[in-house]
Amino acid sequence: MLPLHLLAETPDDLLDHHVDRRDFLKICTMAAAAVGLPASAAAQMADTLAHGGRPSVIWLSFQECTGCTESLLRTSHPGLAELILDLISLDYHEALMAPSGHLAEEARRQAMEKHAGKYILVTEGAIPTKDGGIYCKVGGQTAVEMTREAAEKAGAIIAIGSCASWGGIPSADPNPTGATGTPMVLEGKTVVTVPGCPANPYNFLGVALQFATFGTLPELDEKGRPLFAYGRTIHEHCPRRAHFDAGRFAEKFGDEGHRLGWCLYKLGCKGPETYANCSVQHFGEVVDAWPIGLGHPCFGCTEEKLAFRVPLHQTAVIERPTPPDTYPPIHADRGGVSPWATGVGGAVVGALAGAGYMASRKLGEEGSETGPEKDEEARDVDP
Ligand code: FSX
Ligand code: SF4
Repeated sequence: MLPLHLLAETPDDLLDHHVDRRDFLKICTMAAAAVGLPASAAAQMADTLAHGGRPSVIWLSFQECTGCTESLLRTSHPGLAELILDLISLDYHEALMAPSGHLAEEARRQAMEKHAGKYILVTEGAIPTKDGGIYCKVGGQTAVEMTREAAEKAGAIIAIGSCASWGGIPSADPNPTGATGTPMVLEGKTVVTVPGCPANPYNFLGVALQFATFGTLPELDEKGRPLFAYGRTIHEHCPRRAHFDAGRFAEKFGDEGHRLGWCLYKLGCKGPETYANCSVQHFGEVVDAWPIGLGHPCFGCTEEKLAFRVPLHQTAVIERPTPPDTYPPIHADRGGVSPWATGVGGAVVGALAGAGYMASRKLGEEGSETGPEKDEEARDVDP
């Protein structure tokens, strides 16, 4: 990693000294593809960065484990080093920058002045609010003060990780420091939240690159989460979903169902209630490097109502059930008229949806008593 003050001042310097134009365009193409921007965005991104300069990023760290930064360091398409050198100008990041103490704080103030109205403010970690916010101070300023000061002249604000998004681990009961998220101390401002413990780096890169290139932010949900990454639940696109629908569940860690890769619902998987894209955007470009891929239930780290609040192995609420006994038969009886062909089946599905919900709750309660082969029985309840 180069010290920040040795980084090129403009992308033209950068092109002269670090990468050639072909490589630069290649990095932009990979970055655009990783976050679902259209192919045309890559050329536009390269052009924008080559002519308008890289966006200045001021990254503040508070109550956190630095896992979100670590996760970002493990990306390779584009890697953080390339991102820093070619796409953004990281002007302040305590863990990564060369200067420290007064010099570091001076660099932050200079960047805020020089790039007023244009820089991206990134916050990592929860913000303590109890007792005047004294439980987290940097250079004599509280986290609340630093955040509000930096937010005033920011072009965009991104809260990375669950801690910055809504409080995360530091806000778990009994929350002795009054830890909360960035949006809560910046009421009235648009804060893009990228929850996850740690956050998936591509979800962050997607937002940062879209802002750098187009000056816009992605469409957000009511919690400030980008819909391109948090628009669907884990359960909706889980590779184990077929096992859930067929009633095949792991009952205990290491049992036959677990070894066969069956659904982890009965072990407390919160996938049905958790909005995130972990199942399609694995961590560190390692295939199956995400909790369910490694055989552990999703614990709902992107959801304020779940992570660090609901017990790890408590079963989740099923919002959109798919009862396994409503599939049309593969081999229809000869000569008969299938209700599915006449449309009657649709009404049956509707009636059974409620039954499926009740059954799934019952599954949670009775899960430990039933083997995977008895799951049909567990679901067989009156509407
Ligand atoms: Fe929080 Fe980031 Fe969890 Fe850690 O730093 S979201 S504790 S993995 O990683 O802030
Ligand atoms: Fe996947 Fe969990 Fe849903 Fe099972 S309950 S299909 S493991 S998300």
